[in-house]
Parts: sequence; structure tokens; C-alpha cells
Amino acid sequence: MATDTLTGPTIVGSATRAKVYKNFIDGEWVESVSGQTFENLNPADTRDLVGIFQRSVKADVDAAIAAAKRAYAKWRLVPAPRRAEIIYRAAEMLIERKEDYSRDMTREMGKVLKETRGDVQEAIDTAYYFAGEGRRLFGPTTPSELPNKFAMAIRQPLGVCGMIAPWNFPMAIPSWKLLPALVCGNTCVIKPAQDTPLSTYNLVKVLSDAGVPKGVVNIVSGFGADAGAPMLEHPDVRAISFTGSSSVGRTIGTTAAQSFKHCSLELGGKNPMIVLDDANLDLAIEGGLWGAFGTTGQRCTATSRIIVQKGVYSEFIERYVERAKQLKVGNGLDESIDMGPAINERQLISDLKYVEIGQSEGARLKCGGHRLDSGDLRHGFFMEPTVFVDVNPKMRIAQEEIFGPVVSIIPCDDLEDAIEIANNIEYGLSSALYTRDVNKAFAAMRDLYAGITYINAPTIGAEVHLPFGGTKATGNGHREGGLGAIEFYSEWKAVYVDYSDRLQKAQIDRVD
Ligand code: UN1
Repeated sequence: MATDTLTGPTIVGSATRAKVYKNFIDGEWVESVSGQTFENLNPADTRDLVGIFQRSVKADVDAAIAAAKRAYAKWRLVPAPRRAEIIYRAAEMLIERKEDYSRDMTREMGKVLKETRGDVQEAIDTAYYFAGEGRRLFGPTTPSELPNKFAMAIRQPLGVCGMIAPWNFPMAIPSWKLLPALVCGNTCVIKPAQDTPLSTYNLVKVLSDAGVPKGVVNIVSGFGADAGAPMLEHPDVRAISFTGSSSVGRTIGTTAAQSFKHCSLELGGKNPMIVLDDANLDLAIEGGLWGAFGTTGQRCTATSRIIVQKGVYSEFIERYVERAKQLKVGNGLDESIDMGPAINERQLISDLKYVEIGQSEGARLKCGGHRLDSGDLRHGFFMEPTVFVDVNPKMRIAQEEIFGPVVSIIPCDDLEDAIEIANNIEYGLSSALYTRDVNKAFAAMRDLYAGITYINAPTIGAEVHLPFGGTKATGNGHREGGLGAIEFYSEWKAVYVDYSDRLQKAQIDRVD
């Protein structure tokens, strides 16, 4: 592990030695004033205690916000290209530490190593992208309507930004939030997910090692009500960025609105993948497996509905289920494993509950549906890849976000019918279409009402320089990634310079 300097004393448990990780406030690693901690357990094997983290309370969050506010006075004046150089250095350090951080992440989050390497890589890509933005942050200059007058719009930072991160991409998603915020000149307080604080710590450690000045980035671990909620009401926090469920997002959005904070919400999904009769079926089957069971289905972008045209429906199901049964479930540190555990017991219970719901609704359980608890698996939260077929699009399993390895296969008549089913849902994050017909592909790109559409690829796999986010209950209109992030973490100021040496009244002193 490459995290020694951020730890406190080693404590000795009954079976495991675990490190104690502290909050990072004003450039110092400090304990919570609560004096309380919580355990970060490996969901693949709960005998493995990954670390002990601070159970922070409002006073810790307030201290972090105060530090961020003090640091903002100087950080906003550091030239953006200089701020960006620090982020560039962070990218290079992440490359050096990639393997250690990927292993840390698999231990705390459960997803397989090749995916956690991808998660760290996504933070690296994000760092390079926003490091480049340091020399752009473009704003328009435009002619004034009056003579001898100059007009332009410049981007200003917002101030202190509060961030609440999810557990499924515990380094990539914090990087989407922290790095554009920093390059724009903001200072940050981030609360990592309580299930996966270590990976977010590792990212903050890298930023500190790369030269981010004290107080500019602060991390406060803990639970939402104690360590997240205080940011929402604090008058010195100007922006809130949250990734998580739509129900929590609704509360966050309405609370943040009271003090007119900017608020970016990335919420749930129930992402459809359409397979038409003319699709390359081999490709669609591989894509559907990766989309549904990658990250154990724990992505907002997971493929959770596969809508298959009648001509290939039976063949698709037969071959898809055959392959799903072969997926190897286990501890993600073993390179031969395809799918890791659910993040925690509550999530596993919820996933299994949806299996019952699907059966009681009359969907046909074609494979999976059970907890896996033989041998060492009994120490983790494993379940079989689960496929329901002949699902009616109105059923709860086809409407509600499950966030587990449970996929619903739904028959459809044609593209029009498929799009109707795809769109008839509360969410609108990702979507996919498998076809060889370019006309149908373009119609779907236009008509699928979602923030992301893939053609001949599954619903997961977004790249960091494109807008990420969705429609309807998936969010509130903002986008992460690419320029959308710069839009969110800066605010426009219009600047007029009148060099006529006389009073010129806009809209009034015009020459007709
Ligand atoms: C998420 O789905 O929660 O597009 C984030 C992807 C990843 C990010 C996913 N790059 O699948």
C-alpha cells in the first residue's frame, strides 16, 4: 500500500491489523472531534478489515469548510495553467501508484482488478484532460453594440465546493468532481462513500503530494447524515456535487436550493439495450453480459433491461443465459474471476428481494437468483448472475433501479416498439442499440431519451471528455466530464470596458 503517511497508529484487532485513516483538513491529517471511527470491510471477505476511518460530525465538516474558505483567497489567484500543472503531476503519480491503488480498491469495493485498474485509469484520464483545460477555460469576446466599448465573458470560480461521492467508482467519480473544480480555482471538501473511503483518500493523498496547497482539498469521512448533510446548509459552500440514488438526490437538491447553491446531481438509471433482428448477435451477447454483470451490475449505467426483437429473441436468450451461467463469481483479487460481490449485506439483501419481486410478478427466472455462500464465499456478499426473461416492461424489476447483477429481458416487435419501452421509464442515463442498419441507428440516436446512447456497444463505458449525465430522474440537467464540468465549476461574469470617455447608455444611445 502506498498510503503510509496518511495513517495513524496501527490498531490490533482480534484477527487483523488495520490502519487508522484520518481526515485531511487544512493540510493536516486529523482525527474526528467525535472520537468515533468506523470499519471499512472487504465485501468479498469480511474477515479482511481494510481500514478504520473517522466517523466525522458537523464540527469536522465546518472545520474543513473554514479551511477551504481561507485557502480559496489565494488559490483563486493562482494562474489556471499553474493549477493545472499540479493536476498534471497528480496524473503522473497516479500512474506510478496505479497497481497499489487498484488493489486497495478491489479490497474495499469488491470489483475485479481489471475494473479497478480501469477506475484508477479513469482518474488519470480525467487529470490529463483537466490539466489541459488550465490553458483554455475559454470565454467569448464579442462586439459591443456601442462604439469604443469592449465586451467579453470570463469564467470565475465559485468558492468552496462540497462533494458527496458514491462507492461504485470510488476514485474515478471523485476525480470527475475534484479536478475540474480545482482547475477552475475552487477549493473543495469531499465526503467519500462510507463503504469505500480509502480510494478517495488515495486520490486526495496524490493531490496533496502533487503540490495542492493546504486547505485547497479537504476530505472528511463518515455517514451521510453526519458528514454530508452539514455541507448542504452551510452558507460558505457555493456548490454541491452529488452522485447517488435519486431519492437522496431529491433531498440534496431541495436542501441545497434553500441557500441557492449550484447543485449537480448524478442519480439513478435503468438502462436499456435494444437488440434488433439484424444485429451481430455475438457482439450483442458479449456486450449485454459486460453491461449487465460488469461491476456486479453496480453502475448507474449498468444494462438492466435488454429489449430484444422477436426474430432473434429465443436465440438471444438461449445463448445469453448459457454465457451468464459460465461467469465466475468470487474475490476480485483473483485475476480469473469475472464478477465480484455486492458492496454490502444491505445491497445483497435488496438484490435478492428483487429476485422474489420478479418471480411474484410472473417474470421467468432463467438463471441465477441465489446467494453464493459455499466455502470462502460465505464470508462475502456474493450472488449468481441473474437473468429474468419474458419480462413485462411495467413490472417493478423492469422499472426500478436494482443496482445488482439482475437483468430483465423484454421482447419487442420493432425499433419503434423498443424505443417506446426504452423511454417509458423514470430514468434517462444510458441506452444502447445493436443493429447493422445505419438508418435505424440514427433514428435511435435521436429518439432514445437519455443522456448517453451507444451504438453496437453496451450501456457502460463512458469516456471522460464527453458529457456524462442523464435526463428525467437521473439528474438535474448538469453534466460531468468534459466541458460540462467546467460549466458547473465556474460561473460567468460579463465584463464591459468603455473606452469612449463619455457616458454611453446601452439600448438608448443608438444611432439609427
Ligand atoms: C457509473 O455508471 O456509475 O461509463 C459511472 C462508465 C464508467 C463510469 C460509470 N466510465 O461505465
